[in-house]
Amino acid sequence: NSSALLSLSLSLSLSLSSCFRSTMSPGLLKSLIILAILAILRLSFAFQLDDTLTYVWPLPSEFSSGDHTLSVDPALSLVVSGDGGNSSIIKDAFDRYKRIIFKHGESFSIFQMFRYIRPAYDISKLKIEVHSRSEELQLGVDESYSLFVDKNDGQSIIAEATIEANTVYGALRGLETFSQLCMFDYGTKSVQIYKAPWYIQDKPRFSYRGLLLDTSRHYLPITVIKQIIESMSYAKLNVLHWHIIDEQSFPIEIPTYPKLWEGSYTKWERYTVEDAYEIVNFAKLRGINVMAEIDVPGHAESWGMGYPDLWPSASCREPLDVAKNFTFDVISGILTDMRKIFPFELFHLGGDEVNTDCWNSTSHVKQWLQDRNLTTKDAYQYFVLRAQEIAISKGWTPVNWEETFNTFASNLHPRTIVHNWLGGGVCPKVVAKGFRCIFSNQGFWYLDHLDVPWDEVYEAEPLEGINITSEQELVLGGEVCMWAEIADTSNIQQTIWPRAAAAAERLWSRREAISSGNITLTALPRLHYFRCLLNRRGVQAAPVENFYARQPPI
Ligand code: CP6
Repeated sequence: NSSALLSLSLSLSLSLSSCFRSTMSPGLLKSLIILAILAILRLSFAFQLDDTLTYVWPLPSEFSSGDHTLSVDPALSLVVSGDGGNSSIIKDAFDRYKRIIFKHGESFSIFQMFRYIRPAYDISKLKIEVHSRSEELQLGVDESYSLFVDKNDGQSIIAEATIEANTVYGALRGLETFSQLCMFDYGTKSVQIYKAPWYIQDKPRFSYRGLLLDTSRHYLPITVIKQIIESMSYAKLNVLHWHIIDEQSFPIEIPTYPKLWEGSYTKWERYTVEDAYEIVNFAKLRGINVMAEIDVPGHAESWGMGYPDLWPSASCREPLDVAKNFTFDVISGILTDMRKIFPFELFHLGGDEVNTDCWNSTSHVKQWLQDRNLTTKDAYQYFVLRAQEIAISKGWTPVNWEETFNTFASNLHPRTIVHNWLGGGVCPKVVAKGFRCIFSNQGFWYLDHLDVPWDEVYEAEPLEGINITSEQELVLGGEVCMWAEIADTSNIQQTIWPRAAAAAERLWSRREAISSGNITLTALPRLHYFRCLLNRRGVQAAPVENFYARQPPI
């Protein structure tokens, strides 16, 4: 292709030179030819991707590709069909992706001359067919899609791009994949799809693919949360686990208990109810559920800034007072208010790192324990189970950190989803007891552990040690956790990315497809490319690793 262009441009230069022979100085002529050759060289060196790899991240579950190149029309139009095709979610997403794909716009290039001697563009329409009208977004929503670029009608190849999905959310995943196939070519200054025809049939391996954001240790502005949600959609992550509140600050408005957000750092570092709605809606338009968390009874000191009665005493501020009904009234009030904001069926009730020592040294709590003949461990269980009942009564499925399972598994509500975080690998035990599990092993998937390299994130396997199919099905997926003690607006994106992407492929792609072979050859160049893609889209993703240490510059 490029040699054809080379000869074309040489003959062009030659014919130019014969036209202008009489009037042009030989120096100008020479520089014209050199310029043309330089432009050609730039064209042939612009594309240095490994042809044997597929630069879609995460890797689709089934795909095939060919060997021809198609150009994509900057005036690409959307053609929808099916019961769900008219959804504004599709139209909004198409507009977003069009801006991403054609970010560079149409700038002048000498290659635009070639427009006149070849068909303008190969792909001018993107057809999206969505079968279902329902826009219900819950755990297990159908995110499958197929994406065909080129259609073989038996005789000839027809340039065409089609996405077909059962739900709008499947179509969103298909749009993301389509946008990753579209590559800006700096030589021709146009958008190309290489290795067509593409036949992609894709679906996620796990239904729960999460990222935890902690807005208690450092406040995150709404604009930043939205940027993070947007970046999640690029890696096909689908749950934002919003760890809103912790011991350090209570940044959200709770209308039923309006003094709770007095526990925020400042009155500017707060989320109103409207802010929270906005975040949930922004996420929904990208096929992402928001799972809110209130972490009780530990990690809740900030609750007492507005309502000191929630503290057992001034010197015992954590865990929350188990002996007062007021504590559970407040939990109930928070959950009533939050039920209106967060439609996702999962709600996280925390339950981790509960040190009950000071319950025993607070006289009224000690009395309460004695009256009921309870140990502090019993009281911890009592607290967690009572919070679970409140959540369940409001129609939620409770999620709890694994200590609840480790301490009193047999008494947890059977619908409980256990959230792993400790290093011991609790999910095999959780599913053996019939509970569902989310994998977040801190040794691999805690993003605040800056020393964990991308390949250890990539190779962490949620089904490790689980061999029975019925038990494997109880692992809903996993989540990378961005605890924010040492992260805020200034560094959060580069702490999340690119390692969150390594987990995202683990959670989306087929296990066999990403577990065999040498990941330095099969995954690393692709992750490097995806990291650059994030950068081009405005996400401050960090370098994957010291890339040049492995592969010197060409
Ligand atoms: N905050 C809350 C945290 C952590 C947890 N819960 C945490 C613990 C250990 C590490 C990182 C984070 N900061 N509420 C544990 C689930 Cl290493």
